Amino acid sequence: SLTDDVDSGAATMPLPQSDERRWSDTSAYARKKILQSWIQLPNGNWELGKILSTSGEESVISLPEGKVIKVISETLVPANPDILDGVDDLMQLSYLNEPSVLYNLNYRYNQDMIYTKAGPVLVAVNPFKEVPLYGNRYIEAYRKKSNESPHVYAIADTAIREMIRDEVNQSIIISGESGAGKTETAKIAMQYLAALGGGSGIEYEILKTNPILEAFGNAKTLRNDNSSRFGKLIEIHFSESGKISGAQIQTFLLEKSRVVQCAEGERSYHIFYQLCAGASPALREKLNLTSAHEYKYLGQSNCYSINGVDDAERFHTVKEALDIVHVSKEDQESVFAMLAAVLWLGNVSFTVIDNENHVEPVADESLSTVAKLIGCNINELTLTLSKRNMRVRNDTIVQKLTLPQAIDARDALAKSIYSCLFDWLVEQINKSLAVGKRRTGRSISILDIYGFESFDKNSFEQFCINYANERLQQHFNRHLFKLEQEEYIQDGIDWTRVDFEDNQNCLSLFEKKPLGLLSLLDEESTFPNGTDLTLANKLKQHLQSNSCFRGDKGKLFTVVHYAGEVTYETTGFLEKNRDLLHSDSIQLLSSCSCLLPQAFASSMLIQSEKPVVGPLYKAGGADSQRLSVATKFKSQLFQLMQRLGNTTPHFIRCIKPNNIQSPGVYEQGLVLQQLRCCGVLEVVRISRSGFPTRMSHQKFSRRYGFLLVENIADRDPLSVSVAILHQFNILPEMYQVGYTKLFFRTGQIGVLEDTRNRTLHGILRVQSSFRGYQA
Ligand code: AOV
Ligand code: MG
Repeated sequence: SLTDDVDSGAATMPLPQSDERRWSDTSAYARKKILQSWIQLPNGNWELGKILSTSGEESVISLPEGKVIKVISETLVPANPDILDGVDDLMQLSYLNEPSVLYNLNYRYNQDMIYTKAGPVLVAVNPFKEVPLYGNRYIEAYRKKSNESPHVYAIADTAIREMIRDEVNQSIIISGESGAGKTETAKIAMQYLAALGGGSGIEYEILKTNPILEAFGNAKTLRNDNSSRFGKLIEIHFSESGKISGAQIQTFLLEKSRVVQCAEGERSYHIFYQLCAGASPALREKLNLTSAHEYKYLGQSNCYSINGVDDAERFHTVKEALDIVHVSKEDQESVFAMLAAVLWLGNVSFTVIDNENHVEPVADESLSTVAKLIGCNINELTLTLSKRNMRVRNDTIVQKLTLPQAIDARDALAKSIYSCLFDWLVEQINKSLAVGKRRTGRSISILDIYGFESFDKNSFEQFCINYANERLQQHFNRHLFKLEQEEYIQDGIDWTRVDFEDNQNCLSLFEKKPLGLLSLLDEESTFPNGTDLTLANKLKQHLQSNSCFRGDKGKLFTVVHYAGEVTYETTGFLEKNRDLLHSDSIQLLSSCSCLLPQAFASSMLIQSEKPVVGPLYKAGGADSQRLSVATKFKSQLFQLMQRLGNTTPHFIRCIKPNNIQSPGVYEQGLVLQQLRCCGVLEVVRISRSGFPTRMSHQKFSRRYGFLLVENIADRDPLSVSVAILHQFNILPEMYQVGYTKLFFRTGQIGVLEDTRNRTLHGILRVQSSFRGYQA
């Protein structure tokens, strides 16, 4: 078939072009030849129509339901010949336009073929149901290369092979919107690596980190019932013989605020509900545990369960997984005690104690349970939640807290306990996975971060998440651009270097010093009098000149991200960025008799390992000198990019086909928007301005040589190819002749293919009518 003959092209960088024209392949030449075309309906969806006739400016089209309509010829977007339906690689499409790409993915999706290549990138469309594509039989097929259809397994297989062949570390970089399937895809890739590199048993441990980290770091959001609220890079180490020798997990910025508040219809971290539902009677008694409904932190969002998920059962899975990564029963119990402490802390209430509105925690069951669980004296806890020691020059003064201040102190303590616990768990897992001490230096890293998010209300969390995605997008762009350029140069093609426009502008908006979003945020965070409103005003004052920024009313501002515009509200930005923990709380966390002092110390250590690049904090009465959250995150991202920069990347782009998390629903508009912004259509689009179709001289001459009128016997493939091009009057700007291959602009092969088909049909018709005549 044609599709076997065409080399899949590589990708390039986005080109600045006008939006209207960038897709429609409406050259008169292309229009004259096409038989079917895409028609855009008023609802924006595309439908396939047959071109009945074209006269002057207008064409008559018949639509599938039998309707016949007249359209302006210029608006026709050529559709591909039927033989290209559902091709494995979008690059094989003769006409690379948006409706054709959408149709091709949909065609495959309807048959549970959720994976498709777009040149070097794997596109995965979330099936929202179990699809029969995984497990040992499939793993075996990909290992033996007896199955070559696009798959995460194929990507993982390539990564292993290239790691061994080139002795270069590899990375599998998974991106896509929230709910698109990144975390599932990461697990599928890990499954394959574990199967191929398994043997030592460590692979089993690696797989078991998933249920643990998901329990503690994932939660139900409005976008995804199992949304990752942290970023994760897992580096899997291999021995010289290709066996897994160990692994290391690095996590990024856990969304702490979820512990103390989350939006209506969302949940806090899974582990809380799992614990409440699954703890044994003995554990319940020990932790004074009640039902999830009794805890204020869990009650505020009015959502306790997830469809189809049994929290009690999951709790047992998590405990088993903790056993496997060598967290002792004793430590597990301490972990659960800390979780219960967080829940009880949320139930601590306050009462006014004087006529200046100062408060003190009510000495009830909640308070005493917290004290018991974290192993401190009730008085200490009461003091921590009602007073604050402030250092003013060389004196310490004690400030009593008002209700909002006390609530802040309580919530800050809860958030710290949880995030220390999370860091501590990751550390324990890493200790367990580090058995293969002998580092060979060979590794495959899998990156699964939180996807781009845009809600009705977007806060500091979305700000950080989307910034991370912006960074990753640039990594993607730059890599693919380089690949494409190399291919042209290798084949001796004169390719005038295309200036490309990437998302640098948006990244600069974030990173520029001193006038960028992050710097200004940090600066405002150090001002004791800074408020969310002064921050918003400052941003508007300094950033209006960047075209990716727009100041809106009040505390609102908008950033034009590669994936779309997002309007942020600065409420809570300063506090979340400072992430202050008062000296009293620090004192408490480092001195109580539970695992917290140990966890707290190591979590502090993790923080101080980072280079000090941001301002140090002394504001707001906190004694701890720490980096701001945004600055820490930024430096983590830089390190991540550096690390990924030293690897051969493999990209997987996950696509969410609907917003209702349902199988079988493919919304064209939603898919299109993701394809556009996650760069898949860019990859394809840019190729249009280059020469996306490639075919070797041999293949080309074999396929079309018979169409030549002249005698071609004894002629070499290259000169046959050139003769074909001449005979069919293919315009010189439509192709380039390389050393080994021909490079064509979009649509050109379609034209030749039509001629070939017509000729073949003609031959057949002549033959059959001849037979008819005989009969
Ligand atoms: P995400 O990681 O991209 O979102 P997930 O990997 O959590 O998204 O996928 C969301 C849901 O889609 C899963 O819980 C599954 O129900 C379903 N799903 C995804 N991929 C598959 C697959 N290959 N087969 C079957 N079901 C699948 V976020 O972490 O929110 O950005 O932050
Ligand atoms: Mg995820």
